[in-house]
Amino acid sequence: MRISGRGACAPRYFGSRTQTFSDTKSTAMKTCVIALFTLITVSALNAQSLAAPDTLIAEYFETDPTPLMALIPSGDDQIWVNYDADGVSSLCLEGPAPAPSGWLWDADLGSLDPQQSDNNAFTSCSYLTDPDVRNSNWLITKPVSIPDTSYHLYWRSLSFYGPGFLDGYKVLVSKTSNDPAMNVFTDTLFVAAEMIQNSVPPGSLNVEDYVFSPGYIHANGFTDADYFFVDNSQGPPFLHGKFEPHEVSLAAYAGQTIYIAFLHDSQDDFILQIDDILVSKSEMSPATTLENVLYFNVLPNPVRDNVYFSWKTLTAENGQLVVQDQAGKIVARQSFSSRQEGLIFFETSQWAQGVYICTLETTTGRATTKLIKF
Ligand SMILES: [Ca+2]
Ligand SMILES: [Ca+2]
Ligand SMILES: [Ca+2]
Repeated sequence: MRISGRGACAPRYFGSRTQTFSDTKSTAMKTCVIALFTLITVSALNAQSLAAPDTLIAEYFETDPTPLMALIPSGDDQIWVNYDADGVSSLCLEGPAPAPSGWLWDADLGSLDPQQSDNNAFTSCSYLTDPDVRNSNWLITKPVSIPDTSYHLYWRSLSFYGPGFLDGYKVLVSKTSNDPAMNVFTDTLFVAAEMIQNSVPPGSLNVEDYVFSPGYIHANGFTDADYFFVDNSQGPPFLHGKFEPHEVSLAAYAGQTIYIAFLHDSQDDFILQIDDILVSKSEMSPATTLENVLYFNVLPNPVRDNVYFSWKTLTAENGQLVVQDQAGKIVARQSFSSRQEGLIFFETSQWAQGVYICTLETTTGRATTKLIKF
């Protein structure tokens, strides 16, 4: 359950990185950190059966996981690791507490006022005291054994700033040790681009005015308005990132035990957040699937706090995803345009327990599936 009364906590301050000519750090944005709790690593929804569990890792960062994480990887830790390999102090945090230079727990910063957010996420800063140092913050899962080819990794991420000072990161896999110093994270599942050259003059909102490292640019190159907004609250406008879902198949690791790392390796940018890390079975849905829809998945299912929907159609389609309770009342809806593959995330913690009907509607096809909320 969520803790309320965030306003009662001691405030922390994020210094904001403004995109002005002088690149001065201006207005402080207040956010607040609640006290700490335990790592939520839900596993084994059906551990008592002989079948492999559908969900192997589910980390929503709703309580502070850092007390239960190792700070230095030993090579074969059975717990998560929060490893600050660069060790350089960061400038994103101001205030009474020393600024952690590794990953830290904070409110969802993907809104104008994070104090209004009821979500929390794992947070990392690449705006370091030495701009010549590349940040190297590793978030590494506990070892996870992948039973078969139907398992996928899901997560969400945001870069606070865009397109200027866009934060990038990598999702990597090791099949042996969890110690990055052993050069074992050799498989790359996903690369998010970072800004490597500012616009001239700085502060442009046009993605084409920047140079980025190779990789995916947040919000599909800032074309998908679901995952950013124009923020005028801190002086010059910038494109403020909101959490965007991502998915990759883990089929290549069927039958193997792996460590998955989220490496925040941006240089001289600002804040990256990661949330809702899920390793779960994602089979072709036995849903009612018609015409153009190739698959329509919901997971985890049953669901408690958060759910991902993923689908694929034969051709790019406009459409919407609608979730209704058994009385027909719509509890969630999101539309999309010109997509052949989609991934949508909903927070479900406020939904009543029960069965929900989820419908993917496109101009040429429609699919439905059931979701159980517990
Ligand atoms: Ca969260
Ligand atoms: Ca660091
Ligand atoms: Ca950079």
